[in-house]
Amino acid sequence: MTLHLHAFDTPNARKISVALEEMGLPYEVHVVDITQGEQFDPAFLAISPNNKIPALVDTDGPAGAPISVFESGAILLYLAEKTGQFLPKDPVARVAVQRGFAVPLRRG
Ligand SMILES: N[C@@H](CCC(=O)N[C@@H](CS)C(=O)NCC(=O)O)C(=O)O
Repeated sequence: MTLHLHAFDTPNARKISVALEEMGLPYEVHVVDITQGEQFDPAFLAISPNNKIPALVDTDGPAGAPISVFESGAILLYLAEKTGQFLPKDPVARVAVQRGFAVPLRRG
């Protein structure tokens, strides 16, 4: 397994699991219980320095080197570029998708 999703049950984290499922990518979930302060664990901070989930580690990143990605929009963009899915080549359509990637979600 090369993709490791560090997440808790929140809308921003769900965005990433939905994308991974829609892209047909296998991944492993690592629960970071933000109600128990696990986002401040030094091992997690090395992945996500802003102490927020979701974060993604791809052990097969660019040029085969591991990479950590945090911020849900950046993760969606990374996965779209990695797979070539959901990111149109047409610049106008591409902007519309990128704008969608940047929309933050909050618990209602
Ligand atoms: N802009 C960030 C927001 C992520 C975010 O707010 N994560 C919250 C849970 S949804 C979190 O980890 N909070 C823990 C903390 O701030 O200590 C994104 O889209 O990934």
